[in-house]
Amino acid sequence: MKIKQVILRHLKMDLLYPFVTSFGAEYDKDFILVEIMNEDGLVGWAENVAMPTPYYNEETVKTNWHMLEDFLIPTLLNSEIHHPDELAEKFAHIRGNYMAKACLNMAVWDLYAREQNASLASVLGGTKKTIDVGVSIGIKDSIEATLDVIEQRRAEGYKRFKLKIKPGWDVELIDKVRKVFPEIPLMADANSAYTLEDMNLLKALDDYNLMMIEQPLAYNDIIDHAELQANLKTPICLDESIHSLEDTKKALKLGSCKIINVKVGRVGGLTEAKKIHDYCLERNVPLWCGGMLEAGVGRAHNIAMTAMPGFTLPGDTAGSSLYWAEDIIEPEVTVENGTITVPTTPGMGYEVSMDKVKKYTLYSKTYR
Ligand code: OSB
Ligand code: MG
Repeated sequence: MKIKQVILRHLKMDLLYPFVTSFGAEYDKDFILVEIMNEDGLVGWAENVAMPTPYYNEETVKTNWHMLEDFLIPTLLNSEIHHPDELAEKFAHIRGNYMAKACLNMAVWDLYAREQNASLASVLGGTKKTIDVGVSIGIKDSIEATLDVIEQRRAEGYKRFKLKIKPGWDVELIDKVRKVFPEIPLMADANSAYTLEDMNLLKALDDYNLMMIEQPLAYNDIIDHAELQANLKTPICLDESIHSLEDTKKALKLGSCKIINVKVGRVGGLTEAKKIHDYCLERNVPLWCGGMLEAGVGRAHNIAMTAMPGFTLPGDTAGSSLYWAEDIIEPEVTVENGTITVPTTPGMGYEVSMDKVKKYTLYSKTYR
């Protein structure tokens, strides 16, 4: 294929409920939607997961637009591509900027699958017909409010409950949740809110049979995490620290974690995500698909990726209705008994609703 046109759209959609983490509160979703077109007029879609602020990682919507416009799109346009993996090679000389690279990689994968009239899941080597999903629950005003949300999500069938924690919202929260729900699959995500100084506090979490603690220490660390893991029974899962297969190998070798969270955006695309998947599957390292509060297009890519057999733990890809009054894809993502059915139609398997895309677009630009 040759990519003849790229359209970047800046969308803004209200979140139904604010999402609060140790690094801040999100009230809406500001993001770049990518549409690419090949020489035959066939299109591929992807969502860029950079946030407006550099608090989860260093990338932002603006830095991503800059990287896309000034470096990545010029490299992509008109170059001959036989397989999406070739794009990773073409971008290899550009340092970092994983989220910016990822959205073009994902759009090319979607288009590649459509060219073959095959589902993205099947082209990636996905074998599952349904995927198991959990839910990520932000920091609430009270523990009572958190218990209410867990009860609601449990009734909806979600298979794993992730609670955001931060200093002052940690051991007491987990203790009370465990008293009310002694058996639920429960985990905590700190988004880098602690340091090794908090060793005793983090060790106290060992008493609650958590599936894992996600990214307790610095976003760019694997050394201190290794020391912490040596002192914990609970597995550590790394999110922010993992950008590549190389990072995955090093973190596992050092003992910095026992579980990996893959976010397609954070690792530069589906090509690298698949490499991490293959490595973890071969070594029985538990793996799951993280989320970035994606709208429908990003959600569709996550579902296709999670269809690969190595995604052994429920991910964060919840149903559209937990985030949006209306999603930008049709049908919306629905969850039944804690599972999502993997679509079998060509590409990412959901239709982009152009009416809704137009409604939420602030600005767009076409590159050819
Ligand atoms: O750390 O996994 C995270 C959302 C934004 C940024 C980082 C994270 C998250 C979530 C939400 O936990 C996952 C989701 O529901 O999409
Ligand atoms: Mg996380």
